[in-house]
Amino acid sequence: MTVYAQPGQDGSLVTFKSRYENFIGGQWVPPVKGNYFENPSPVTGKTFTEVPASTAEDIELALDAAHKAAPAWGKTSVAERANILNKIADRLEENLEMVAVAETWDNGKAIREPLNADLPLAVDHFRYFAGAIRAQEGGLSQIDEDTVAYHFHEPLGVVGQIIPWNFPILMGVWKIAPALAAGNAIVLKPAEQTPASILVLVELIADLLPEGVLNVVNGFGLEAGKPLASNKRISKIAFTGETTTGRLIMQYASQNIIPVTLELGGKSPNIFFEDVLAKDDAYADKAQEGFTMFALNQGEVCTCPSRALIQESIADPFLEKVVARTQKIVQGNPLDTDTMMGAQASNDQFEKIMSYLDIGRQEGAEVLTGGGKAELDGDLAGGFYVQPTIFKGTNKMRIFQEEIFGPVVSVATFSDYDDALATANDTLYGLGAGVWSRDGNTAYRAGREIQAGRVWVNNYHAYPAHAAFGGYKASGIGRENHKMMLDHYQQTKNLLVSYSENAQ
Ligand code: TXE
Repeated sequence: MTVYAQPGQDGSLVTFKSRYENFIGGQWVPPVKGNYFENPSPVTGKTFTEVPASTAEDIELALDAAHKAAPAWGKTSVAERANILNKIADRLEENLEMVAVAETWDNGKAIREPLNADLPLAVDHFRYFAGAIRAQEGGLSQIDEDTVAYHFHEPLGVVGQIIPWNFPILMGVWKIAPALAAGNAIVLKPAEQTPASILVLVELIADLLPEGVLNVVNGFGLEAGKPLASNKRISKIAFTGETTTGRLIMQYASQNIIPVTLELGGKSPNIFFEDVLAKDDAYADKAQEGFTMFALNQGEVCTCPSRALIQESIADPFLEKVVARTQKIVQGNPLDTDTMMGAQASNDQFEKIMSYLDIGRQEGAEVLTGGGKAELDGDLAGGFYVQPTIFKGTNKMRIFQEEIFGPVVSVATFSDYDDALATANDTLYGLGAGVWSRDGNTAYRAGREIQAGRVWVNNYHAYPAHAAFGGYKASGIGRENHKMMLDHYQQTKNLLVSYSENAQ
């Protein structure tokens, strides 16, 4: 067990500045209008830094810097770009514990997650795209004996990126690594709830990148996000956040006819067929663990398995086991490596989850465990902690249809395969899903028939860089991860060349 010291206390690995500026053109630049907002840590509820409340003027400065840097950056050799990405990965890996403390303090998550998942995945992401860009090849079509069509990959130029607060660093890196690999310059706006840890990362890697290639402007959605997403000087906008905001982002982009990638909400079904309990073995144990993953990252995951569908014949024994397992989830100081669930990322999110706990009860759902605020002692008392909660109800209830984005799972039962699939697909969303069965044919068929971009079969919540991730239906457009992601950050140049001196 390790308990990391809180930032601001003796022995802390990270020292936050009391005030941050925007990172523009390789410099720390105060906001043009001079306004800042306070950023509290969800661990204690107390403010630990302030960051710029940027406006359109700051976005323009960042776009100036990005446009200045983009032509040269786009012309660097892929080997050079790959080397820089690998150096960033090494730097992050060498400072992983420090950045993990920063991420936990800014977001509230239990530190074992950034230590073991978020940050190792971020490191690997840079390395993966360093390799992917070097392995990428163009194309050549032989039109006739003397005519050739060459296909080149070219960067888009300057891209805008808007990220959420649930995985501030990993969601940032999912966007930054492929965009840089493909030769683009970036203006990135972090979420207002978690503006600081990404700046700690930027401080760490700033000297590795040419000035202006990566620019970070903090601020709120309408004041800073909209001027970025609707700007004529970006060639693409990438967004992760709420589905309603995603609709706005598409509208802005449509005015400028630029491509959009959207990673939006989810209400992912996690289906347990009756054979999971056929034996009391390691597989049954793994499946139960798969159920409890609704509490991972405090449920603030777009692919949170927030609807568990359990075959009727095993519902009682399965629920008995997973309720007991859920009650063993250790909540406490997020900086303690034994803690399994930390704080929700903001007071707003905490209040939203609380309101859904009320809605679930009012709808007549049964609370099998949890159902309220988690009361913690000492300076954690002011933080935003929720008990992991299991509701039992039916798929038409709001708690089955609306994204709660907290440690809350809504359980329904099903009679047979068709019932399971109909219930699983009865949702607006289509981001993630889980299927648990010892029978390969059932698992494969269900995996293919669920309308979701990522279906985990006999596992859940794994995010390797080389597996495509993204949504069907209202969960988004485009993919993240995997080398196909490069297509979202490049355009194709076709050069149609005649090598003949004869008349056409
Ligand atoms: O999202 P928003 P919020 C879901 C989750 C959560 C809910 C609300 O259910 O409870 O959304 O979260 C920026 N133009 N997800 O309010 O508003 C904003 O500043 C340009 C799921 O935080 O979508 C932030 O940087 N930008 C999700 C980012 O968009 C705008 C992760 C996300 O904020 C903008 C987060 C505008 N008009 C929330 N308005 C997932 N899929 O993982 C806001 N922003």
